[in-house]
Amino acid sequence: MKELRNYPTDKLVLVTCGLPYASGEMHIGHLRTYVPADVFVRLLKKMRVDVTFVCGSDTHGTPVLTSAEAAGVTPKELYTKYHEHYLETFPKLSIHFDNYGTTDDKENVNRTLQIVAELKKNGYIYPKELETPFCDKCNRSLPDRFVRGECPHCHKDARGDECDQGCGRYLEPGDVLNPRCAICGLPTRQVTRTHYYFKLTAFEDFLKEYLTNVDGTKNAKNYALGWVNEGLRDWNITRDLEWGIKYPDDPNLTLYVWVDAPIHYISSTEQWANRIGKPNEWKKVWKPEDGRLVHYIGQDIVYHHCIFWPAMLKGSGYNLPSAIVASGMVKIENHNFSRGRGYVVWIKDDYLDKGLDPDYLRYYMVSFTGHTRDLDFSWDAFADKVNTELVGVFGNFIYRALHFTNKHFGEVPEGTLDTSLKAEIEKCIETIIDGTNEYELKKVADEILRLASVGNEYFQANAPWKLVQEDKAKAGEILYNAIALSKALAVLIDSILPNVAEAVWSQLGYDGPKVHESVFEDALKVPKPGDALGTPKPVINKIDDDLLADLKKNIESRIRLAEAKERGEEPVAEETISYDDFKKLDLRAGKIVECEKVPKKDRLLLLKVDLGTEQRQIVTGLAHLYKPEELKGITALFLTNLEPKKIGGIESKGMIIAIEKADEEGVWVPVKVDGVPPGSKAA
Ligand code: B3M
Ligand code: ZN
Repeated sequence: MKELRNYPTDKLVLVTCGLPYASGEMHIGHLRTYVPADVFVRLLKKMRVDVTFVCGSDTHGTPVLTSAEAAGVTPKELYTKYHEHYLETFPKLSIHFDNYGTTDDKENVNRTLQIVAELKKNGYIYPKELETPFCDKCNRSLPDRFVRGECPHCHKDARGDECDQGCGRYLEPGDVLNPRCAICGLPTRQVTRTHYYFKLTAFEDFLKEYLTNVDGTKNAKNYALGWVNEGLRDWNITRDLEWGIKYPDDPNLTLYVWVDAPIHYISSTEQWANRIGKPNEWKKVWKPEDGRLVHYIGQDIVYHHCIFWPAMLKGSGYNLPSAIVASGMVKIENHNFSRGRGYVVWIKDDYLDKGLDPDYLRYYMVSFTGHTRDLDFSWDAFADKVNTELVGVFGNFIYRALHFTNKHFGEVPEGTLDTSLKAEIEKCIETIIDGTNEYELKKVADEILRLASVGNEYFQANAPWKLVQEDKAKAGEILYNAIALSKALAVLIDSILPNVAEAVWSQLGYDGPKVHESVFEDALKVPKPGDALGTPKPVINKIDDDLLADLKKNIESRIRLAEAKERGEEPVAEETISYDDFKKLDLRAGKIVECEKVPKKDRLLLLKVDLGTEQRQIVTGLAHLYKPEELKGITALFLTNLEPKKIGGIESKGMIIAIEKADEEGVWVPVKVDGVPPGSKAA
């Protein structure tokens, strides 16, 4: 098998992800980095590489402080809430870190103070007077996000530490022109005080060489090299702010958030090492010169990771990142991602709470476009990819192979692996290794889908449904190969779609979760004739039109609301209906006498409802919230004269009335009217 270029099996490899600010919920922009990083880690494991994967919540700096002030809570209260949100949400997306701490943890404070002391000892930190903006009305000094003004490079409106609406450049305190207070909007006054600087200019030659050789994506190193070639300035590392890690030589200052945030990559590794009972293990990657250290980041934080961070590490005697992998940004429906304008997809509310399988989103995030390009997300494109590629190609092959074999043989039939199929599996593994070496996971995903297509063509060309009548042994031979290919596909797709792989694995008759321990060689280990198979059922379900419409409506109304708000309009009240219209609604108490899941539909339940005079069949989309036994037996309110409609292919005559719980968006509770005889009419 082909080798991985930079990741030998005898070295510990550390993979990190940019730390989310613990100041808001997880959104799709985050996944642009976390999903590929998680897939990369799983791919390395499939190639027997020893990998540790760490991340953590970024808790300091003005992003957390401004949000805490807006919410009227302390920064610690705010970050604790969102830290818990991240801890809970990552595993739901099958993103599993070996350690996930916070930048406020004592290990991080200690490691930061140690590094700052070392930099100072080595002569890289010096004091200098600096003029920074102060707001008399708010009576505070205005670092970073507390100030806005004009970008000195592109003249767009920018915030204190970053030209967020223009050229994207990192800005030093005092850089923005015509500064104004971001809270009250008033112009500011300049105040002078002593700050501390890191001698970044001393690292110019080092950085030129380092960036020329570092591995990763071109967007990271080329941008950074360009900036170094333009000439660097020394970096102000202190802020006149209370929230953060106190600067040891002046307790009225705190360290700039970008000092202690990347240091959490180290302290998170230390936390992991302590937890596994090998307290020195972290040094394996952070101390020797040839450790393997890979940072997955968003393209907007290349400057910090390719310039500040390697210089800090070099200046304090730590190992340097061996690869920096930067992902392109996310667009929503072809608009720039923007929470304020409604161009956002929230992972919990808009995705997980809708009962959607996280695997589908993982697939979209790695396969929609190349890693360094901007990824456009739209629900239409999402549904299309799920329905045509995952269901139509991958799921279709697996289901046909397993269903047909089960029906005609009930076990793994006699057979041997066809040499051309074996070659296809080998080719697929080689291409996956290439994609991993290039940090290009679209190549990996596309190649696995190609192998599934090969499976469909093989099935189609050999027509086992005909053969089984004419020559059962020959049909068995074909199906043996289809089972062998399904097994290979489960191993190969596991890094991207772990839930799907698990389902395939158990339908193949193995212990489902064990697929995550498989390595790529296992894709070529053929199944044993006579072995038992599990029960076949589709492993991926279509996004149906109703669900798609619901998902689209959700985002459209959010965008419209944001637009109205921007125009200064009050949100429009719902249209009213006349009393006569209301009277047309036939609302009645109905007792749910039977309730079962609709096969192959994640969200649908089929109800039999006793309405006093008759029993009706009604389909409802509550299966992601309730088990059939939770609804069976209750009496609830139904709209009984709704025109009949086919839902999931089944005729539904009426609708259950459910209320959306205000505090938990996405949870619908049936309106219970227990104790009332079925058929009672509401008015
Ligand atoms: N907390 C998030 C960002 O700017 C920031 C990353 C820190 S990584 C050390 O995207
Ligand atoms: Zn600019």
